[in-house]
Amino acid sequence: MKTIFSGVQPSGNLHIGNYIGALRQWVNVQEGNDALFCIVDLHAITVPQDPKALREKVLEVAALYLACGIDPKKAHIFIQSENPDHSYLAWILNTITPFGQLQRMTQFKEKSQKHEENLGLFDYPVLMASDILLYQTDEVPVGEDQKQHIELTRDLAERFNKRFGETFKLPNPVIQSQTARIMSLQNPASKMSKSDNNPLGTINLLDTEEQIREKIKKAVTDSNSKVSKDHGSEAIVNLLTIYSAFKGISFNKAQDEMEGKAYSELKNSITEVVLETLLPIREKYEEIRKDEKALRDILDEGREYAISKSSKTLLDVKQKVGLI
Ligand code: AQP
Repeated sequence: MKTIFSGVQPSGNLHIGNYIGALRQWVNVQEGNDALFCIVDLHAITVPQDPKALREKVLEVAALYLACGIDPKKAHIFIQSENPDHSYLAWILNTITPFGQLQRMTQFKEKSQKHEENLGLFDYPVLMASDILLYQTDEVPVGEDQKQHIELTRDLAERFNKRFGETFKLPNPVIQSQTARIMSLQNPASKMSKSDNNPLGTINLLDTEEQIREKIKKAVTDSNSKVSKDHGSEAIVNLLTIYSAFKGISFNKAQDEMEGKAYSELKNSITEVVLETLLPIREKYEEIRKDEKALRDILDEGREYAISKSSKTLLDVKQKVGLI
């Protein structure tokens, strides 16, 4: 049995990039594994959040995990800030993290251009390493943008093990190569992101049917009018990727199916497959979100389970470092 750990920040509206890159993969691996899925609110506050909205978003994300198919009988869902071991281990890992390595992190470079720089944003990957290492994680299912952070996690684990003796398991990223990075519908050069200023660029999991139709209709294409393997612009590749992901077929198969079809036809087909998946998720979400007590019970169970695992690792770490 493998230990699987992953998380999403409650930093905005979850979108189909989060779904394809992360959540959908989680549903597939929860069976037969020891799976922990976290709502990483401590990560979310590395950029300014409205406190009231953040609290609501945490519950929204938890309910979305369930609506997307995470089964609390198979997996454990918990809120990062409810397990203090995460920030404790992060502090210890900080003391073995080279400054220069954090300076090279692409996400920090990108986010510090969009938001005011702060130490939390700089230190984000160390907290992420702590999230993963606390559970002796084997696999981390994520989108491609997180690969660099998992490489850092492995480096820190190795460095700690070397200095203090075998303590952490080295985790592996699990990235679905063909759908690893869903791009913005308005700017296919940048990844679909919760913090995109243009609402037309992202399809959110809780968008209405009307919004989804409009966003796909207005998605940018290129100066051609038909799908052709001879001219694969970023925009069309992205649309075909979304189509293939929702249809559950390979990119090549999607390309064969759409070859020679007008862009409008491609968009109609995407709309169909996206709605087929997202509308039932939205319906389930509304049902789940109504019962806050049941949701809270799931999160309480998740927290207790998470702490029962992480406390063992942290105790070992404290002893090795000389804090006990
Ligand atoms: N566009 C994407 N394509 C594929 N996977 C993606 N992920 C995010 N965007 C895409 C994956 O979703 C998981 C959760 O991401 P996160 O909440 O940790 O934050 P992020 O990667 O920073 O996502 P956003 O949407 O861009 O959020 P903001 O705008 O708040 O920074 C991860 O596994 C990620 O790979």
